[in-house]
Amino acid sequence: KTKFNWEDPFFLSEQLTDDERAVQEAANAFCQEKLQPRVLMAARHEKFDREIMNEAGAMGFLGSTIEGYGCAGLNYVSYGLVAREVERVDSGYRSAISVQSSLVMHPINAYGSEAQRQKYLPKLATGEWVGCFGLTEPNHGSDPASMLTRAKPVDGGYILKGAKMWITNSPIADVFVVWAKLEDAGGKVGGQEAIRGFVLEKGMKGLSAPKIEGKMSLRASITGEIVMDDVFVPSENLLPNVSGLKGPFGCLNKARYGIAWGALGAAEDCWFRARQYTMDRVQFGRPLAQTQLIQKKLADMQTEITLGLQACLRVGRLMDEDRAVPEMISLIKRNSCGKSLDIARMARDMHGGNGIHDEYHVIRHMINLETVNTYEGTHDVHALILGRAQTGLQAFY
Ligand code: TGC
Ligand code: FAD
Repeated sequence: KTKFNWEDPFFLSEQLTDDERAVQEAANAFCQEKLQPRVLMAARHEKFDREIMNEAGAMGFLGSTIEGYGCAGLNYVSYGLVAREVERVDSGYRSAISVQSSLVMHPINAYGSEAQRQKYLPKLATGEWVGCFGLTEPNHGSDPASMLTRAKPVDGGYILKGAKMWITNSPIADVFVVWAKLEDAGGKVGGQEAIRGFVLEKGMKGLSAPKIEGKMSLRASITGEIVMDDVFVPSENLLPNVSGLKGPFGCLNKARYGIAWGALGAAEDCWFRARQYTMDRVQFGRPLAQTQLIQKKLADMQTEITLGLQACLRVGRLMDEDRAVPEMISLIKRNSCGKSLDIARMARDMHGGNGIHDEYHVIRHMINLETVNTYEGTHDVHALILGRAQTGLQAFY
């Protein structure tokens, strides 16, 4: 007779192939054994441990969906399962890994020349090199089409000028995938079609990446600016096979999909911790978990996580069949982030005063998820994408 499994109500695990389950189990073991013990101090002291990239590389987690070049060649469901396990520990660790995979290795693989793939992918796959992705600017976040960064053609290459803001991994990056508008010979730029991708390398003259200090969220991840003060970039570092906003957005589709799984991993950690805490904590002569209000909250957490994970699995299967479209990804990115943030806030509340202490972990997830709900398209920007898709009316401007 089938029994209800409160932790996995719809038997998600049975819907995975043996290979996918093996990836998830390996990821879970790695994250719990190697990442979980470090995260408390990393977040408390705002310190990203660079070694994590090498360890993630050794596990095959960097560029994991790419075939060849030292990459694991996993499917998108497996990629999502890894994101869920990493973010169960911390959104900042998932951030570092997903930027490297979806926002740096993917564009080099999908839009780069064979020489660029050969040069960059193997070292990014092992974590010997760290990459970052520069799209957002100080004054242009949700609206990247208005970016000011310019690439001016010169003999043998381009001169890049501009600044990028809020860039995950930039202060420790060896490789910078930067999006800029290409000027024509007369110094003019066209519209979105002028947007091109460039691969910059640490040490190029005029390139710097100062760290952003004082972040209250995602403290275990390192974030910085990218400042380009007339950086000469050789012609062979232009990504030749894409132009226009569809270049960066093609990368964001992959990363947003991973975030949808990942955010729910953080939510699961909050749910399990809130359940255990309220089972153990006695007030008014009974466990908190034996009160109606707490049980309602646990039921709400279980419901949203279970439904959200089924949605991620469905979109993952569609990605593996090459049938996923961006609106599907907006739907799950928005749903997972918004619901996970609500769950983390609820879990924080259920921990009472202890809930504000980092040793109980839930407040760290809660403040991390504020970032996760904001980057890669805010909750409201994804609502506008979905609103446009169902009405045919764009409401951005
Ligand atoms: P719009 O007119 O809608 O589109 C312009 C062109 O881009 C194409 N496009 C897409 N292509 C592929 N996938 C997608 N998801 C696409 N979305 C748009 C579109 O087809 C069109 O191409 P074409 O050839 O027809 O011209 O552009 P818009 O200017 O109206 O854009 C509006 C909007 C809201 C969709 C867009 O700007 C947006 O999504 N804004 C959010 C910005 C964002 O997500 N930034 C992320 C920065 S990276 C980051 O946060 C990394 S954090 C990582 C971490 O640490 O984990
Ligand atoms: P804004 O666009 O100024 O938005 C502010 C508010 O206005 C939001 O609530 C938004 O929903 C709302 N809003 C915007 N437009 C509309 C509209 N038309 N209608 C109604 N409401 C609207 N970027 C990168 O390129 N690379 C990275 O690696 C990266 N990493 C990041 C790491 C961290 C820790 C953070 C915090 C951000 C990171 N980002 C990165 C930037 C991130 O993608 C942006 O912060 C995000 O896209 C939002 O842009 P913004 O901050 O400029 O906010």
